[in-house]
Amino acid sequence: MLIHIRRGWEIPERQATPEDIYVNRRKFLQGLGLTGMSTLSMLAGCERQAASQSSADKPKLIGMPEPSATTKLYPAQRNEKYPLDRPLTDEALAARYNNFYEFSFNKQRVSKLVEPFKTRPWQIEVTGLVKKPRTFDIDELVRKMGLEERLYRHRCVEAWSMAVPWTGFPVKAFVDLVEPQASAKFMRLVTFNRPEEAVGMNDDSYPWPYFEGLTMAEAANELAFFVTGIYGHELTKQHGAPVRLVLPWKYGYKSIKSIVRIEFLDQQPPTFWSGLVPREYDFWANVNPEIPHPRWSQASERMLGSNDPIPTLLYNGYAEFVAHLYRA
Ligand SMILES: Nc1nc2c(c(=O)[nH]1)N[C@H]1C(S)=C(S)[C@@H](COP(=O)(O)O)O[C@H]1N2
Ligand SMILES: [Mo]
Repeated sequence: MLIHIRRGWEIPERQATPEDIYVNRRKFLQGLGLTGMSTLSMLAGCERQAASQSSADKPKLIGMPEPSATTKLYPAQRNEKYPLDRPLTDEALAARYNNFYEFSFNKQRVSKLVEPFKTRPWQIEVTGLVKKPRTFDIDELVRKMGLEERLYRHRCVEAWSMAVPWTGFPVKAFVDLVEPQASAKFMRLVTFNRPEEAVGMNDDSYPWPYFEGLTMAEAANELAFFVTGIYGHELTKQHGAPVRLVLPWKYGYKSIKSIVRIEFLDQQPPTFWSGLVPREYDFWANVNPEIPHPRWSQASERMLGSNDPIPTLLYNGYAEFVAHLYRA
């Protein structure tokens, strides 16, 4: 039998997987006929393999999308306004430890399951309270917006974190382009819905497709970033190709991946997680070390690849940019 030696940043599964999933994943695996010893040793096997990789035998990059009309825009020039207080996470580690429940609830399997996912052609529909409702082709949108690179911290609600070079364009620039009506107070974003390409979406105990929301004031904040690239190349599939949101002062679940629709609304929309477990994953999700998750502390975090807990910062260290948004 394989024995899994847990790394510091691999917190116990019951804790690391969001509410319900532990139970529902069992159900899902049962559906596939995959429960029992064989599955357990299979999963343990994957984890052991990932944990044994050192940077010396760096594995080849997986999950790269097919080349597109905008591939040659990478790497983009870095915007130096957002310095990091910690080293960048190793690319191979970030590429193999993903939350993307459309594919798997096991973070170390996501990058292996994204192969069938087609990220071109890709369109984004813009609807609701907007002066010019329309549909963009992603490459057309990227050319219109232009690209820059930013180094951001990322803090998952499960208390692991990373620091990543993202490439993309400010959400504000996109909002200015599509011109919401004055009555628009919220943005709602929706992920693709193709269970034939994303095996996890066949689990019907979740309200697929994934959806998220933010206020227009948050969308206009300079940190809010639409991301189409990572580590100087196009976004890999497991990180949410071809376009995702990144809100570095909020827990990672707000940073919705593989977006196909953006709606402008006058009411606060429910979100995927706030609908499932409102007590644990609320609409706001601002990183705050003083407010524990109902099942664990949020006071510290572990960077991918490290065993050392480091203190979690209010708004994930971005208070100077966003604190004014939340003053009562
Ligand atoms: N569509 C979609 N977006 C998603 C998720 C998801 O499961 N589906 N997981 C979220 C969570 S919980 C986190 S922590 C980040 C993880 O991003 P990464 O895999 O690129 O590190 O994506 C977020 N965006
Ligand atoms: Mo997360």
